[in-house]
Amino acid sequence: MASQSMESLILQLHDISAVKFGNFKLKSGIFSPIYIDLRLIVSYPTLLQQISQTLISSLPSSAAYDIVCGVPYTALPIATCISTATGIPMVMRRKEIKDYGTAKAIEGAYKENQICLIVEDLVTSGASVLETAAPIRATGMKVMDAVVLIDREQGGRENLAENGITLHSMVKLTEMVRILKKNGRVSEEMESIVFKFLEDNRKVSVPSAQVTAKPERVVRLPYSEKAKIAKNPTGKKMFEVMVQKESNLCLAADVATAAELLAIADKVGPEICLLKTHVDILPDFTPDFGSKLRAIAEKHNFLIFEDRKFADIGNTVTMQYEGGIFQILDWADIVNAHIISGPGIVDGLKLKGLPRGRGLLLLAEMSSAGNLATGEYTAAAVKIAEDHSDFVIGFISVNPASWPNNNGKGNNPALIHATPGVQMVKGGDALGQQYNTPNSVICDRGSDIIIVGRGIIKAANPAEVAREYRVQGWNAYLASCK
Ligand code: 5BU
Repeated sequence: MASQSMESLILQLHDISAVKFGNFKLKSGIFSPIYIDLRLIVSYPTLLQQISQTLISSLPSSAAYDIVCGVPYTALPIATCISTATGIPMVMRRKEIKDYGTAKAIEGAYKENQICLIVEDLVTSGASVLETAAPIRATGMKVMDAVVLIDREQGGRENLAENGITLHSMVKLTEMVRILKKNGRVSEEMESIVFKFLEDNRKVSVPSAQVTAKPERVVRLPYSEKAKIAKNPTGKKMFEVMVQKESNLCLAADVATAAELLAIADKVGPEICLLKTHVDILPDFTPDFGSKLRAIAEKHNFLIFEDRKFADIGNTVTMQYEGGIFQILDWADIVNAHIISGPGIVDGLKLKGLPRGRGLLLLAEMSSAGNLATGEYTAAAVKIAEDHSDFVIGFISVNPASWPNNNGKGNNPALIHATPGVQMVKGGDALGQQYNTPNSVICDRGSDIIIVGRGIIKAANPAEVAREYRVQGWNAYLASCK
């Protein structure tokens, strides 16, 4: 039951229109019957103070902390109030850092192993709390708890728990709507519309396809051993680079222009073992793109993978691989192919690629909902890979741990598994993409390489977030070797 003081806070939030009902278009494009804008509370100092006090008193005594940090920007003033009221110091996270490596992501005085409490206004999937937890943890501080004003109950609690953070909330959104209804602020009809909306969106945030039983943990051969048994020079080099850089992170550089791609490759380069391109989306592509990207790849020691997804007959793909405007063969260490057209596609690509020492990944599985690369199709990809083990270096796969062993052929350790559909929190996008976490991809699903696109390129500081993905991917790998 909500206490009277909390009930009064909720009514005040409604009074100042920080919570509104109607029909609102959200950033994601969907329409919502409820809109919450807690930025407004900075203009009501008494309310801000009361909220901060209630937040702190909603924490159980088990949640110990030495420092507080608000998720920028809305929770910054709340964290400041908590700090001044309790005398517990605060640190600040910078959202925009211009020069990677020089500017500090966390401002303030702190020591290694201090415990930092994260303060947030509203939690949906938990992604913004994780974005703040990452640079805090990178300083050596610990993050165990987060406290939030409103929990939208859309998977945030579970996602944070998976990342070792316990979420405490002042109020859950459904509870808040009930209080507003009880006090005559919302009609019964609007209450049910909001509940239905929340229920529908709960389903969107964690696709049912991802709520499968956990497969058994896979014990793997170390990358250094795989490098020794890989037959193809690019496959071997891939594993060697991973060991040298302690990275199993591939950046999917799906940015708007070639200029942006080269810039992000240079910034994120130190963190990645592989950079994946879709060269046909670049409006400013010029013939020197390949040599420029290769120079950056050499500087930072990563390989280049053009996600071309060849799918035609052997003869046609030889021309697509080598010719046209893009001349992929000249600059991409790795390309990939569907096997829908049969093994002739591999023969065709091999004709051009093998003399240059290039490697091929076969699409054995895909990350998008409802895709048809399953069962016998996946098994056919495994068979083709075995028959062309000089050129095929591995697979695009999603859950290789679940493949039938097939006398060892199902999980030939010399072959690489690279998995797209990776973000810090489970979920999906509006067009069928499905995301799993780095830990689940490497540890539970038995993959070798995590492929991350929007999780990095849409972040305020891609290099910093890439570092966090690299660390998570690498730690998951180390854990899976044990
Ligand atoms: P995202 O922003 O992390 O969702 O990007 C994923 C990238 O991986 C993107 O470039 C896709 O084209 C690519 N991808 C994928 O998402 N799923 C697949 O099954 C294959 C490629 Br194959």
